[in-house]
Amino acid sequence: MKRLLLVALLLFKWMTYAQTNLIKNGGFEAELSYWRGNDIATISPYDKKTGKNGCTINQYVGEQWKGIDQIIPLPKNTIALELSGWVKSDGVEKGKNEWNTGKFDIEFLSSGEKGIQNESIAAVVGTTPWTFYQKRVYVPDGASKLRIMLALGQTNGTLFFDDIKAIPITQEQLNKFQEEENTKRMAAIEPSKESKVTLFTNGDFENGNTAWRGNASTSNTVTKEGKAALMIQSSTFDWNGIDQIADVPEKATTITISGWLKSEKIQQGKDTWNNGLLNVAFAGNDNQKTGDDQNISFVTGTTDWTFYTKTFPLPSGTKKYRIMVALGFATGTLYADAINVTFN
Ligand SMILES: [Ca+2]
Ligand SMILES: [Ca+2]
Repeated sequence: MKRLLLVALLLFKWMTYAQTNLIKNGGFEAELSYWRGNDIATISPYDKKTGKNGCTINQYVGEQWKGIDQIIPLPKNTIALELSGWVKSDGVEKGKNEWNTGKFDIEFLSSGEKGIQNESIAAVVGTTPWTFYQKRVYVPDGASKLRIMLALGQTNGTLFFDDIKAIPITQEQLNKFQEEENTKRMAAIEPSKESKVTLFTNGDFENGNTAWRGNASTSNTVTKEGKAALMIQSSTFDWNGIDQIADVPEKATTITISGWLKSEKIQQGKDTWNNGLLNVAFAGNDNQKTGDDQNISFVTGTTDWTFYTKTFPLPSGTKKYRIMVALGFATGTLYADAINVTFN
């Protein structure tokens, strides 16, 4: 439940940044205006998710490719898109090819409308109720247009679509999102009572998620030491991470953070920090940042267990530190184990 709430909050936060839907008539309230192939689909006032209308595509025999599409220019500085929509299906047959499904696809195009990259937002078979699909996709180099496709991919059945959206996201928005997320988490630290010092614990993940905040699980099969290691997996370019806040001992002048990281097929986002990462942040008694976040390591691709360590001078006024392990707007799997913090 907690986890669901966090996801909901993050989504809500996300949606407040960008509202512009690039797709024209994505809710089909203007029937099939702006969509190409409008002799293929029909408009129904009964099978809809919102408003007055929804879109229906069906065929009973023939297994033809049946679809409608729309090509839209991407606004400048769009680095990612949040694609979403409601899809329902009735008796969609699964053929022998991967594309023989009900489809909500996108294709990035060059300015001359040459195909650059395809992505599937939803692939549905059988009979399914109205379901909300959502995916964040990075804009590949050279793309200046986007094609939205809603189709029966050479298969029979009936598909229903409504509220199709493509929301552009800029690097600035992505950075701002992360910064606000950091600030919010820092602010959530409870003021520590003078006599009580919070120590960094469970860096070896032998006690599961104890002492860590956030959305992650542990692996009992892939470990560096002991019986468990942290495992963070993501198939979307979201922020997926955990963190832990502890007190800096009095008179400490430097902090050394070390740990073992392992990566599996981590695909970097647009920036170098859009990766598997081990970071530290510093704050004073008032929870205000006392210095820049520091990185112990970024990992990408597939790497075996590797030991990373770094020592940083503690910024003046630092009373607390926050250790973060995350897949920051990257996809793949990150493992971490035996994270340790020492002071001098
Ligand atoms: Ca509608
Ligand atoms: Ca362990």
